[in-house]
Amino acid sequence: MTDYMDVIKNAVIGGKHGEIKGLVQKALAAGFDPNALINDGLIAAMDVVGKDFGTGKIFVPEMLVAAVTMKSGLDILKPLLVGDQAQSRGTVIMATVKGDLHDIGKNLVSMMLEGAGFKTIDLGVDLSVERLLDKVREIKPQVVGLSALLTTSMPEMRRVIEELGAQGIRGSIKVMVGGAPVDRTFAAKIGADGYGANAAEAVELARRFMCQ
Ligand code: B12
Repeated sequence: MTDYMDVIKNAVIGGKHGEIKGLVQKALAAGFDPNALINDGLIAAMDVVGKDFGTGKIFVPEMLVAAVTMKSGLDILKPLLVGDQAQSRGTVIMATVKGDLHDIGKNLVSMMLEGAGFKTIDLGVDLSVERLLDKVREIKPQVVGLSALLTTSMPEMRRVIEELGAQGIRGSIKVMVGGAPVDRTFAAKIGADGYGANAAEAVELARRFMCQ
């Protein structure tokens, strides 16, 4: 049997944009689990891409093609993850903070939250504190999830939390943070309610917040 997991991983690493959808479809037809294809195929590939970029083996154009390839693969898998939302567990706003355009991880978290039954409103990338606060006032979510992939954009997370406090709405909202450079210590330091290392942990956090 073809090991589609390896084939898919290599296709993302190699930026085989035109082939990825067909490969994912074949893997599904061969019985591969959509979650495993995301975690052990698409995400694992982006880890390799990140390391190769870090060591100077590849450059931004290659990284971008890999990211686009990953997104195409996700497009096929996303509908398979989204479960029954008839009964929403609560509302979560997701966003990548200002100055940061990375959205693959945030999109994954949003998808998994939707799949777990949360009404998830994704506000996109490069989101200013002001716009986020406007949306929080309008939508009144129980949870705000913030993503940052750049060390330079991480301070924006603190700003969001401070501003929620300044506006007097911090007490009614749980804030969770994540993204590759973020960790538990940073989350605690800026006063976030939780940190998630991956999409599954984000769902766990959101579930826990709803019970509090
Ligand atoms: C793909 C990518 C890009 C793509 C982004 C495409 C897109 N649409 O997102 C492109 C090519 C555009 C890009 C651009 C840049 N990038 Co870039 N990029 C990456 C790369 C290779 C992968 C990121 C990724 O998608 N990972 C896969 C996802 C699934 O993982 P994730 O984002 O970490 O998300 C998971 C968890 O963190 C968590 N999570 C994420 N968000 C949240 C939120 C919450 C609430 C929770 C609970 C959990 C959670 O769950 C997710 C799922 O498991 C990383 C390297 C890496 N391995 O991280 C570099 C990286 C992040 N980029 C980097 C850099 C430097 C840049 C650029 C500045 C390059 C340049 N010179 O132009 C620009 C910046 C543009 C900008 N202003 O944002 C550096 C950052 C270094 C630093 N210390 O800040 C990295 C680390 C590469 C490196 N090794 O140097 N990049």
